[in-house]
Amino acid sequence: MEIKTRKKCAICSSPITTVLNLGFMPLANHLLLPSELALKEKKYPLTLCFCLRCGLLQLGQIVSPDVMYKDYLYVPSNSKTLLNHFSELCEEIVKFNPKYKFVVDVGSNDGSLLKFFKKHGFKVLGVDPAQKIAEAANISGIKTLPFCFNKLQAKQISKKFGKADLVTATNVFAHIEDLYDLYQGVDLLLAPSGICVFEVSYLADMIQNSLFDSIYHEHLYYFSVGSLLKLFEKTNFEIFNIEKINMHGGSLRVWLKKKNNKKIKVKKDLLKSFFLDEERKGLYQPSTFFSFSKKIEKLRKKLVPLLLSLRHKKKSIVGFGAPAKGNILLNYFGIDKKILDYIVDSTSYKQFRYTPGNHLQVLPEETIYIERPDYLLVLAWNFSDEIVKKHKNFKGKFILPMPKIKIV
Ligand code: JHZ
Repeated sequence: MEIKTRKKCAICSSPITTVLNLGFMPLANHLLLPSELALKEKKYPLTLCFCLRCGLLQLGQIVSPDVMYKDYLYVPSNSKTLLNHFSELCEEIVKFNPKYKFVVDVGSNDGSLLKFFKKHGFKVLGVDPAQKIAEAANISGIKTLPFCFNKLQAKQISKKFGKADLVTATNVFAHIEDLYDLYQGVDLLLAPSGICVFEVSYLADMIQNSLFDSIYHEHLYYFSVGSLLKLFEKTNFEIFNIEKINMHGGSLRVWLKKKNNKKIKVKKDLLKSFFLDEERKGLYQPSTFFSFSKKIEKLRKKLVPLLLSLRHKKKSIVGFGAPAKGNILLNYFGIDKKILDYIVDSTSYKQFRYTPGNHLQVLPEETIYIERPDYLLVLAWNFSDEIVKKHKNFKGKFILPMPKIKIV
């Protein structure tokens, strides 16, 4: 089955309430080949549901991972910011325990994070269902298994490769449907003293800054610390530390240990302060998410007229970056070929394909120096500092749509 409807909460099985409906959307990372343009494009419903009991915000629909990840085109290695971030994450973990030797990275993509651990002398293993990308990682020397991570795979990995000291996962734990199977798998794979460090987008930032473009079919869950604490109650893990990080418009770095490992101290006061702050921000109230849709409308009413008025003045506008989030912004706001001429992106897998829904062509980044558009709408706005710095010789202007509309 390509898509199924979620009927109950993924953490506590309680009934869930729809709080936001983005209509039918194409898969945000499915850039089309020229040969696919004439075919009828698949679109799937995209709704957000809230659980009153445990506060988990979750998608109302689940598209099969086979459909989403087999021909996956996203790689993190095109961003210096992200690579620096991975280097810093690796250093922080090595500092926490210099004795760790074997790391498994779930959703390892092209091995960008594992390369840093390898430099530190770790035995490294990646797991990622994106077959072409896993193959490229293997060729580059990062052993990668081309699977979705689950309990069964974890059992086989630990049998074949031994117990891991460390499991890492950056921007992937919100993509896995069965959360209990996932953490049972991590439990099986980790040595008793081992830890798991994962990063996920943070719900508080998404709400505060109206970052609705991170809502797409890959992201099944939008975690608050409160919902994570509920989730881990029913697992063998507990959170011992949490950091707020800037990545992707605001994320959490969560550190887990096994409950019976008493050697690592839990930062209880810190967890409590996150919880109280989230309560103050209304993250456990459905009304917060009902008013979220008004904030999205406000943004549309500012951004679309701005772009249209530039077009009326005969200015050319090009999209910068073809991230998944950009495709949600363009489709939901109806920004199409009448507004943008094309898109540029440095990812070779994405170039000469077409964006889902509005079919804008994706061209290499250098095109902006040949065609010289007047404006660049930065769809990869989470890397705007890097992009503006890299293209300081570009003569046009940059429009940053998020977290606040800005022209630089
Ligand atoms: P970027 C991905 O989302 C997918 P996306 C995933 N589902 C997830 O959870 C989030 O990350 C967190 C391009 N670019 O990272 C490269 C340039 O062309 O914001 C990328 O295509 N030139 C796993 O897709 C895109 O922008 C540049 O100089 O929303 C950025 O995509 C830079 C810096 C980037 O993720």
